[in-house]
Amino acid sequence: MSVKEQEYTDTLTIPEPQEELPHPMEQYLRMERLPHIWCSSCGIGTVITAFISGLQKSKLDRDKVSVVSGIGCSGRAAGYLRLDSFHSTHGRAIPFATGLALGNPELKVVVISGDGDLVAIGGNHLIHTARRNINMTIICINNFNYAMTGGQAGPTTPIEANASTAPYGCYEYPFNLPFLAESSGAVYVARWTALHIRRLTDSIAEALQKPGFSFIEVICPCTTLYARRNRLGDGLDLMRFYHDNAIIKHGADTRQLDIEFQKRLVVGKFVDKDKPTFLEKRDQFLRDKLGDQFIPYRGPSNGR
Ligand SMILES: Cc1ncc(C[n+]2csc(CCOP(=O)(O)OP(=O)(O)O)c2C)c(N)n1
Ligand code: SF4
Ligand SMILES: [Mg+2]
Repeated sequence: MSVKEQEYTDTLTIPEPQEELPHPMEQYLRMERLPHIWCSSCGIGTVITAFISGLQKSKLDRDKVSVVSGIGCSGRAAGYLRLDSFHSTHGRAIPFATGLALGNPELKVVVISGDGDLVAIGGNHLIHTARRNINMTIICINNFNYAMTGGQAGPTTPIEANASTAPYGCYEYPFNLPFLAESSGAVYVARWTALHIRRLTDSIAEALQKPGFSFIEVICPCTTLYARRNRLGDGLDLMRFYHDNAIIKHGADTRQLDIEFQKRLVVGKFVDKDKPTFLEKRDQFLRDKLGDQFIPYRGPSNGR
């Protein structure tokens, strides 16, 4: 370096390091638990982002929101959220959440979990909680397999798709989740993919504000197991597939929403109706039967 260059360099002022601004979502995350366990290009993190944005949009008091997950890759969701969140046992997220919703009716209880957790081992809880119209929002992360335990076929694996327990392809009929939810009694039903982040966020905000049982299915990439086994490419390829093949059809008949392996899939908001919740129905019913003798239970403070 010449003397002139050195003089010039000496006069350069090195800017003081800027104070790092916290990420706007940090306050909703248990930062001490990061890094998370999910594979790169897994879609579960995207669902968490949509959930936090949807919660902010809903304007609900975060002290009155509780999140429950079961077990699985998706079941890790609750553990990363800085809310009253619970990591329960496999298949039992919904009964755990039911206890919270009935024990404290002021809460909005949300279950974020996987297709296996909610629809296989937990399937019975799902249909009965919908039937009762318990005040609860379910976000079902459907990656078409039991990812955490090695990619086994589950109740949403499409016919022909390969899984560790279906090496020649799956031959069982899968559930059509929006139809299952609606026919069991859900008052709000939607389906999106991990690509539809804004629409998913809006749906989550809507579902959180809706009294009663709401159900949102999110089709989500499991790049490490389902996609690799089925040679579907990487995360970007899956996003491209969703982009090219997801058709938005609000109000579609849920009977028509079966998912076939790597075919077009319908997404949108399918059901949005009003009906008394479990607690409203119970209170009305018992008031009619018992008159003044009926004292409704309204949570720990019992309305005081
Ligand atoms: C009672 C019980 N049965 C089985 C298991 C093993 N198990 C853990 S996670 C899981 C499947 C998870 O699949 P899913 O809910 O779809 O979540 P993903 O990992 O795909 O996100 C199973 C079978 C368990 N932990 N507990
Ligand atoms: S195994 Fe699949 S679902 Fe689990 S974190 Fe990895 S990509 Fe996501
Ligand atoms: Mg799964």
